[in-house]
Amino acid sequence: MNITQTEFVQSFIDKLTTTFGKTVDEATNKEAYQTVSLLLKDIILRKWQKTQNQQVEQDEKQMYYFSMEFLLGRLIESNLLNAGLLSTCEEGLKELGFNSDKVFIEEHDAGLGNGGLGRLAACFLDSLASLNLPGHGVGIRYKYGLFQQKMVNGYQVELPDYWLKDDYMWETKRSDKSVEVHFGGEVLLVSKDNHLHVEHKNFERVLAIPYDVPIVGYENETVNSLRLWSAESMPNSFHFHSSEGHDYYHYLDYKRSVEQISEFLYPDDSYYEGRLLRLKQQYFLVSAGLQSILSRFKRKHDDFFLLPQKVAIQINDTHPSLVIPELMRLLMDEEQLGWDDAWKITTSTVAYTNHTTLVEALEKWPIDMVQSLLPRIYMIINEINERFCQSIYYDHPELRDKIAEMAIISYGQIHMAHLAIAGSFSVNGVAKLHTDILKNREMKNFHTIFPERFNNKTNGITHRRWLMNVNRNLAQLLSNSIGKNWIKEPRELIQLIKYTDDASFQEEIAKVKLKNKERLAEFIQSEYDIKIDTQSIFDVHIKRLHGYKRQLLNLFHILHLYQLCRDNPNIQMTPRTFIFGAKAAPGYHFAKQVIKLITSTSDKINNDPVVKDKLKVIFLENYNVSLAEKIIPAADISEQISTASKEASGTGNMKLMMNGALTIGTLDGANVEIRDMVGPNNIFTFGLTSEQVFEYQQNGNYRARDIYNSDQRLRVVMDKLVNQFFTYDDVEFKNIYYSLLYNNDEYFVLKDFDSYVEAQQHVEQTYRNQKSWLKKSITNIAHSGKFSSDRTISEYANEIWDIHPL
Ligand code: 26W
Repeated sequence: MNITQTEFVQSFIDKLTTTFGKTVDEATNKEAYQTVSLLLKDIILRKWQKTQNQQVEQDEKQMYYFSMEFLLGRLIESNLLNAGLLSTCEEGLKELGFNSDKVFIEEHDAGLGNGGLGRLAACFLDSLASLNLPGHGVGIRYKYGLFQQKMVNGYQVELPDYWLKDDYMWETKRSDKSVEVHFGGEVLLVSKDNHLHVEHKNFERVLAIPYDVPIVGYENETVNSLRLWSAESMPNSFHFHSSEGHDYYHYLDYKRSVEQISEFLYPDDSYYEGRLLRLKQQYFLVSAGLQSILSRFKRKHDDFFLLPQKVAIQINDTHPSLVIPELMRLLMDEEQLGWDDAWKITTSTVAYTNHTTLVEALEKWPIDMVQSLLPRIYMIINEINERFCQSIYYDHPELRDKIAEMAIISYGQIHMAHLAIAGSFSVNGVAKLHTDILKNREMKNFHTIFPERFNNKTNGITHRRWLMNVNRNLAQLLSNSIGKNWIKEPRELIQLIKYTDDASFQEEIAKVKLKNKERLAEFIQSEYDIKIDTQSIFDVHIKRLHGYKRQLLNLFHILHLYQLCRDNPNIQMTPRTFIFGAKAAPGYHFAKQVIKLITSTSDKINNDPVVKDKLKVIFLENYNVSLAEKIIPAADISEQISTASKEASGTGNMKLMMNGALTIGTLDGANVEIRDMVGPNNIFTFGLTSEQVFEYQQNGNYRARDIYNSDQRLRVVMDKLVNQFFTYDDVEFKNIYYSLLYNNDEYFVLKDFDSYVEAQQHVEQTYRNQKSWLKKSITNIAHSGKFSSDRTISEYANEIWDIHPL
C-alpha cells in the first residue's frame, strides 16, 4: 500500500473529525490510536474481502487451525508493518505531534492464551498470511483473557483481564454467520423408513456468534481470518416459553449459564483439570467451528468425499479433539452418511499436534461428564473406541495385552490423546527430540500401529514480530550488511557468518544491544525505581512458572553467587542483572512459592550494599507478549534450563537467539536443534540428557539428599530457605525445601546444579572477552533463520495440509 505521509496526515485529521469530532490538539493518545487503527482497517478490509472472494472462487483447499488459545498481543505494529505503513504512520504521527510509542500502547494486549501453545498459534497465523496460504484460526472470544498479575508484598495476586473494555478495534461481528450449539438432553434412536435416525431432545440451545479478526500478510495481498466465537443465549429459547411457572427466572439462569461459556480463559498451563465448564468451552469451539466450515463447503459441493481435498483441520493439542466425534456426528446425523464413509472422511481431514508429554497435562474426561453434557458425542466416542480396540485385537495380536492401556475409554475416563491419534491422519511433535520421545516412548504402541502418521514439525516464531518489530535497529543493521533478502527468506541470515570476525560489524552489534539494554534499564528504573548497570550481563528467564522449567535452579545459582560475594567482598565478578518474568497458575502453590522466593531474593540482594555493584535481581510484573517484546532485544543470556525431556520445544529460546542472546540450556526441546545449528561452541549446554533422566526415573536410583550432603555450596544455599535468611518465620519456603529433600527433587535441580554452575562460569569467562562473545552472538543470529515460523508453516503446508499459495 503506497500512501504518502501527507496523505496519511490528511486522512488522520479527517477520520479524527468524523469519529470523535476533535482536532489534533484535543485528541488523546487513545483517540489517536483508535483513529490510526480505523484508517488501517479501511485498507485491510478491502484486501480482506478480495482474499475471501478469491479463496471462494478458486475453491482451493483451506486449512483451519483449531485452538483454545491465540496469544496475539498487540496487533497495531505488526499490522502496520505487514501493510507496509509502519514508517509512514510513525512519521505522520510525529508530524501531528504524537509519540507513536505512546499511541501504540493504548491497544490492550490480547492475552487469549497461557504461554507457548497460544503464542505459537498466533505466530502461525502471521506466517500463513505472509506466505499467501489459505489458512485460518478458529478460537474462542473470551471476555477475560489470562489474568493480570499484580505483585503485592512479593506475592502474585490475580486480577481479571477485561481486555474488551474499550472496543477491540480489529474484530468484526458477523451475526449473520451465527450457528447453534446444543448441550445435554436425551438421544433416541428411532426407526424411520427402514433407517435408524438419531433424535436429540430437550437440549440446551446456545447461540454461537463469530467475531472475525483480519490476519494481514507481510507486503502481499493476503488477509486471512481468525474467527473467534462468542456464546450468547437464544433470545427465543424454549426456556422462555416453558410451561413451568418461573419462566423469567429460568430464563435469567439460562442466560447466565450460557454466557459463562466464553467468559474466561482457563489459566492452566500444562496441568489438566476436569472442569465441566472447560469441556463446554471445548465442545462449543469445535461444534461452532465445524458447522461454519461445513456450511461454506456445502455452498460449492454436495459430495462429502471431497471434504479432505477442500479442508484440513489442525487441532492444537487435544483441547479441540472433540472435532473428531463432532465431525462424525454432523456427517452421519445431519448429512446421512454411513459410519464407514464418515470415518474415512473424518480421519482424512483432521491432524493433531502434541505439545507435551507431561502426564499431568494429558486430558482425560470422566465418562459421566461427557455422557450427560454431550450424550450423542459420547455414543460416537464409544463406537470409535470399540472399533479401535477390535482393530488392535485382530490386526495387531502382538499388542493384545496393551489394549487396556491404549483404549480411548478405560477406567471410567476418555483419553483424549488416544482419540486424537485414532481419529487423525497426522500426529506431530514440535521438535525432533520431542517427536522421538513420542514415537519411542510415550506413544510407542500407537506408533507401532500407525507409523506413517507420526511426523515432526519443529516450532518456529515469526521473525516479523520478534525481530523486525521488536528490534528495529538490529533489523536495520542486518539489512545494511546483507541486504533485505532475509526478510522474505529468513535462512538468508546465514550470510552474516562472513561478519562474525569483522570488528566494525561486531561493534555495531554491540551498540544495538547496548541501546536495547538502556531502553529496558530506563523502563525498570521508571517502573520499579531500581537502577541497573547496562554493562552487566542481562541474564533473562522468561516463561510460565513451572517446576520443570526450573526457575529454582536459576535462583540457587544466584544465591550461590551472592554467597561468594558475601564471603569475599573483593571477588572479581562480571556484574549480572537477573531478569525474571513469569505467571503461575492460580492453583499451583509450589509455583507461587517460587515466585515469592524470587521476589524475596530480589529484596535481599538488591538492598545489600556488599553486592550492590555486582548483582541485581528483577522480577517483572505481569509477564505477557508486550513485556516479552521489551525484554528480549535486551537479553545477553537466555535461560532454557528445563529438566531434559520435559520441554516439548520452547519458542522463547528461538526469540532470544534471533535477538543475539546466547543460550544457557539443557539438551531439551528445540535447544538440541539450536545447538546443531550454531555448534557446541556457541551455546552453553549442561546437565543430564533426556536418556539419563529416563534412566534415573526407571531405576529409581536418584538420591537428592546425597547431593545435598556432598555439595557444600548447595547446602549453604538451600539452608537459606529454612534458616530465617529471608524471613523471621521459617515456614514460608519449607515446602520448596521439602520437595527437594523429602520428595526427592522430581525435576533434578540438585543433580544439575554443579554442571549449571560450571556452565555459568563459562558464560562469565566468555563475556569478559567481548570479541568472542560478539562472534558467538552474531553466529546465533546468523543461524536463527531456521526457526522462523515461515519454515515451520511451509512444512505443515507441504507435508500435512497440502495447501498452496494463492
Ligand atoms: C489442559 C491443560 C493444558 C493446557 C495447556 C495442558 C497443556 C497445555 C499446553 C500443551 C502447554 C503448552 O503451552 N505447551 C508448550 O507448547 C509450546 C508450543 O509447542 C512448546 O514450545 C512448549 O515446549 C510446550 O510446553
